[in-house]
Amino acid sequence: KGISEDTITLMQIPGLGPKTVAMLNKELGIVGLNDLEKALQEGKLKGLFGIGDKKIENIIKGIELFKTSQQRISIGMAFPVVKRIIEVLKHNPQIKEIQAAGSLRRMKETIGDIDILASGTAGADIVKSFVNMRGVTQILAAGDTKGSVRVEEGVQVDLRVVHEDEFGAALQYFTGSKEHNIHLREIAKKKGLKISEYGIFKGDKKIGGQREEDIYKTLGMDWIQPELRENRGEIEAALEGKLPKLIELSDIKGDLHNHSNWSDGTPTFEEMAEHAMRIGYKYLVVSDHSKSLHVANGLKDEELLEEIEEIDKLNKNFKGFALLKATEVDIKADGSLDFPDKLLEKLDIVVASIHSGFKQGKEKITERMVAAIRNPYVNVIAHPTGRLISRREGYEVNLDKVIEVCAETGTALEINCYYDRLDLNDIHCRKAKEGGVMIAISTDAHHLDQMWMIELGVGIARRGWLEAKDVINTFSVDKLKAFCKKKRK
Ligand code: DGT
Ligand code: CA
Ligand code: CA
Ligand code: ZN
Repeated sequence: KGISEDTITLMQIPGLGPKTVAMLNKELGIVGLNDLEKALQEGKLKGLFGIGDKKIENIIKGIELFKTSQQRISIGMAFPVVKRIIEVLKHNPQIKEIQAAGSLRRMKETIGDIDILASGTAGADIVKSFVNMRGVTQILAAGDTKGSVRVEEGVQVDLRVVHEDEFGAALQYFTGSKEHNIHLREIAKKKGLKISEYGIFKGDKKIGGQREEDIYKTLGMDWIQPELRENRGEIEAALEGKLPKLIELSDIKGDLHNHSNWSDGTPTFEEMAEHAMRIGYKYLVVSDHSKSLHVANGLKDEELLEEIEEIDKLNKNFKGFALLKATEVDIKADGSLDFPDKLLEKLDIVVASIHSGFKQGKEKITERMVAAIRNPYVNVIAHPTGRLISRREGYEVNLDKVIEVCAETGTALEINCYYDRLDLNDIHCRKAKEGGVMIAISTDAHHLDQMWMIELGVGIARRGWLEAKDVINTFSVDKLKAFCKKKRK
């Protein structure tokens, strides 16, 4: 009988060797991490076979370290890692095809580990070049078909190498999600078929597996975009030919929430415009903070007026591009806005958000937000739940109510693309769409090198089943302005 998963977990804790783990099991019946933490709390370890305060302290530290290393990271941190690795491995002539799989391909907001799939025949060589790559800090496994490493960003990366004619089946299998795959296998079974990481089979005969499409097609359904593969109705939709036509990065015509060096960002208006034009945008929203947000160098009323003048001047020089006059206006503790209506009236688009009073409680926060949504000048509510992936759960807010009032008033909700926010998340996003609310996908960039994160937001939108028509920054500049004006009438 092999060692249990729980025991393996215990042995991964720094400071706990196999001997200690065996002893703890024998003396205290400890099999897993939960048992160990309980025993520590109850002070049961002290005195056991020479375990003293120092050793106990080390074990506690080890548990903390272990938990941190097990933590999921934001997709925004994993994304550049995978791009870098694939960029390097692509130049290896032994590799035919290479692609990210797992939760990263599904654009899940957090990533447990990164899975990469490659095809080729020289498995051991490919794995060797992978584990010897720059940025690898620890080699966890290096076999003929599988390599596993930890990289300097702290995340684990698994590479699997398969044969060319199995690539599609393996990609399908390792993309997951597990729940999606389980459901798919049930359908295969009912049709007398079998799917595995090696292919799709009828009895012993392989009938497909080189392309991922083979699997879905043979099962009688449309190919399913990876972002939808969470077993949330996508399989049924694919069987009926009713999958959404998901929004794509290329549908985005501009970014609706950005900060300049007038508040707490670094770029000038000119730099923002130049960058936006370079990446093909038709417009860019300059939404600096408002006066109450002192930590972010919020603009005073007269500074916003100056900003407006400055942007009007600059816009005269652009062709086929415009900076849009805007603000990220604070929703104050009492639900009023940080700028008066007669100032907001001068803007093309108004983004409003909560940055204070997080502990007010659900009812009060919801009231504040609803009051802001009812203001005829507010077009977008930014980062609606306030959560931060790495360190904060967000304030409590009645999102159903928020969605209802947004739909009623023609106010959009934001998917904030900043890697630590990703707020709204995929589930909220889908709910908002079903509630008839338009979505804005915005980076909240404070530096030009954060504007790429729009890709993350588009991923969240796709996971939320959004199409281009559900997102206001797929609109032309005129249509967008009309959307904003309509609410004022
Ligand atoms: P993660 O790493 O926690 O962010 O999530 P995933 O989805 O990347 O999960 P991971 O890395 O454990 O496995 C990658 C994919 O491989 C997973 O989405 C589906 C497939 N897979 C792995 N183990 C199993 C399994 O035991 N059963 C099934 N059906 N699929 C599996
Ligand atoms: Ca994974
Ligand atoms: Ca994995
Ligand atoms: Zn902002």
